[in-house]
Amino acid sequence: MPKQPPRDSIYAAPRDMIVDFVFDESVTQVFPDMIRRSVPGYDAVVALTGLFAERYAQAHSHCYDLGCSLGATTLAMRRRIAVEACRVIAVDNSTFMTERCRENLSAESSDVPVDVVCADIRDVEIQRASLVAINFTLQFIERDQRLSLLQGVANGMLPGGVLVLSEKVKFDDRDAQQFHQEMHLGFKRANDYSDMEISQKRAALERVLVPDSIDTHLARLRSAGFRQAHLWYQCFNFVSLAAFR
Ligand code: GEK
Repeated sequence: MPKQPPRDSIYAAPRDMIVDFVFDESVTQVFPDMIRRSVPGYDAVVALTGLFAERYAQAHSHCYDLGCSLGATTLAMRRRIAVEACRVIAVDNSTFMTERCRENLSAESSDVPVDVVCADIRDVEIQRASLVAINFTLQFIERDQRLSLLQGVANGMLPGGVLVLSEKVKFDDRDAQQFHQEMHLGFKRANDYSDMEISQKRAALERVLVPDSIDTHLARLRSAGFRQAHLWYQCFNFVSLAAFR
């Protein structure tokens, strides 16, 4: 029987004070369980990013996984890269995450080389990129820095390059916002998070995870230099966009 990943109970006990959420050692330990129980569509988006790698990874180019956490997206890409001399560069600024990411990657053999880099994704120069995945990470970057980050990605892309951008989103329409928020709450309850866990985590994330609307994302991607962008996946208030250079 495969080993069960440790269960997330970080916000299960009542706390006197809620501090801002950080990607520390305790989060790293329970991360696979936490993200699957909190992000509807996570497994599908990660697995399908592999399909983007199969279709868009170019020979003699780089594929980036920005905000790689434990390497789920990197692994999905690496398994499906079918061209020669293509290197994956996985970046995260949490040392706990990058250490575990390296372990996870070395547990599986592959001919595709991967560099795991512990750095802020705003400081990484994107070069010769055919595919860039930013799965559920731009939402943690200050709003006023998102455009310049995406400009850097667009500038470092080869012609024909693609960005997969997956995010939690908000909706300007009140009814839509309420519907998606309620369904997301139902998703977390169905995955056995208690109302206390949900509300304590929401408070911890409030100033850390700041969602934009789909229209804001699409407009920003165009300003950043992408020629077109499409919504290719949505599960309630979690979406993935593909932006083409
Ligand atoms: C997956 N993509 O499993 N620079 C580098 N990393 C950062 C930064 C930053 N400025 N800010 C946050 N992170 C992954 C899931 S998780 C999503 C991504 C979530 C990192 C942070 O350390 C964490 O590992 C990741 O972004 C976000 O496919 O937890 O909801």
